[in-house]
Amino acid sequence: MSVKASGDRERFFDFKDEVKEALEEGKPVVALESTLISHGFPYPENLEVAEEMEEIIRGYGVVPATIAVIKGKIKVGLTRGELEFMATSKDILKASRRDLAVIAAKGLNGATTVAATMMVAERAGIKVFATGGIGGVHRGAEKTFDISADLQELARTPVAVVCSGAKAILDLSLTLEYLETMGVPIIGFRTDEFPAFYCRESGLKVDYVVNDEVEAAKIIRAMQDLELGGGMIIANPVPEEYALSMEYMNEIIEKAVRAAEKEGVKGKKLTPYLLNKIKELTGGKSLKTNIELVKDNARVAAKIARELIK
Ligand code: PSU
Ligand code: MN
Repeated sequence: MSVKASGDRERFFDFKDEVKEALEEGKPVVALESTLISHGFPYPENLEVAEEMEEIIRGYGVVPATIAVIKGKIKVGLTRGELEFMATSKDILKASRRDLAVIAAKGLNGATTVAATMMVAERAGIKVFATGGIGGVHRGAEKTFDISADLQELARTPVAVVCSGAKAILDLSLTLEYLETMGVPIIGFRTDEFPAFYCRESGLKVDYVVNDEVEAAKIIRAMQDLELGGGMIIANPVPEEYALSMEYMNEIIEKAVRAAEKEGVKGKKLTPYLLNKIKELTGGKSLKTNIELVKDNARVAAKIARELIK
């Protein structure tokens, strides 16, 4: 295996042949997370989306590597059967940085969050990762301290995360402040506004704008060459025709946040709870938007990955 290793890390890793070969031959690879499959979308849309993202990436001559932990093995690249397992099995834990060792040691199954996927991608030598939205600072975090481990990971792990910003279930303004403190650049992909997942706008600005994958790849290369250590966000808004309005979503999100408070939902359960509540409250309307934005992020990530190896 060409992957750099220290200690006995490799005993936990299991690379799909296609991914291993691509990495050895210096071909472009894009990482994908699995929390989105196991906890983000309902079945069967989750499986369809997972497969479509992989197909889109392949369409650009890039190899997709969906990351997950299955029976304690950290998988870099999943087979069709493994994707199906992640989409249907009921005992899949949500795996962020702090869960990885426990899940690996106990031989359990884990769907990797943005944080855990970044960690695994970096160790595998994958520079670009596509997802829907990152975790962030939750509303009311001044009391609950609920800040996603994704933000710390972005500060320390050199992987570029292509996403549609973050959902307004979070305090987006505090999330951006936190990322500034942690030294994480936020690059708008053809936008000067930080996208709010379902909505193209949030009222908040990004730090810098790039107009194409060539400019994005240049910045990623510069961050690597400077050995700055941390990651970056490439914020790609949902395609216009699928975007929902901020007014509509704000109302829905307020309701979801209040329901969570009333039921006392906390910790790692909070994000999935809010996501599910939103789906209920929008009567599935948000689902279409969600599907289209992740597909577009797969497109943009593939183009950047391909540019990066030139
Ligand atoms: N935001 C979404 N959909 C998701 C997630 C976030 O709109 O599926 C998932 C991602 O995997 C993210 C994780 O890394 O939730 C963040 O969870 P927490 O807030 O518990 O760190
Ligand atoms: Mn949290």
